[in-house]
Amino acid sequence: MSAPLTIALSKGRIFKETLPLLAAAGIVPIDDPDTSRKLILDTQQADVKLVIIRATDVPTYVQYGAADMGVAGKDVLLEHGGEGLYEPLDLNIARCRLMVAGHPGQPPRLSRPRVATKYANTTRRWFADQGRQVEVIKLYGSMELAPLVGLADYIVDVVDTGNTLKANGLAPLEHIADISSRLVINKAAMKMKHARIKAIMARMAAAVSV
Ligand code: PRT
Ligand code: MG
Repeated sequence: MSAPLTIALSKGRIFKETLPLLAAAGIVPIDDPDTSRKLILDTQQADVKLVIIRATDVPTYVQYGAADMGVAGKDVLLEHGGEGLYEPLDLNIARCRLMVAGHPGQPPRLSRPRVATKYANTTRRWFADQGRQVEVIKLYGSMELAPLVGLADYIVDVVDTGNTLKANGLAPLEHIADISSRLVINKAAMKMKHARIKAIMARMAAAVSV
């Protein structure tokens, strides 16, 4: 048996959409994260484990080598900064757009609008690059609420159908980036476990739908 290989994934849409790609690489989990309370899932290959963590924690686990590889949204990777990681493969799953949103037709405020988001770094960079002064308010969820209760003028969030914005009387205003999930690899693991990781990458790449 070779050295163990650990893959970091989040529950929900990323797990579901990554499963067929992992299966193409011969990696099939034995437990189901929706019903199991285990945080480390065994797979049909004894030396391959899946760790199930929060989506925003995936780059951190991979950066520090706690996982050899992982799957993370580009939104999460932009916010993390990508230090210590290779990002060799766009899996073309969990697609959405990172947007500035707010009340449609609202007159722009003269000085320093407030922008609520969980993407504080990305948001600061987006407005700073355009020389626009904003106050960024860090939130951890339910961003759509912020403009409704006067906490912020705008939000920065990922949008898929736009139904959540619409249901809250908000509209997408500015497109920051197209988002999909990426395979990320720890830089040291890429050297130490190169042959295995490369084989998995190639089989996943062949299964990506374009
Ligand atoms: O849920 P948790 O707090 O644990 O973490 P998370 O929200 O970061 O994880 P998860 O699984 O919800 O999202 C993981 C990744 O999926 C994100 O990092 C994105 O890259 C990607 N993704 C794709 C999305 C969406 N589509 C999406 N629609 N992430 C979140 N959403 C949200 C959206 O913000 C809105 O609140 O889903 C809601 C419905 O969207 P609409 O536009 O279809 O109404
Ligand atoms: Mg979520």
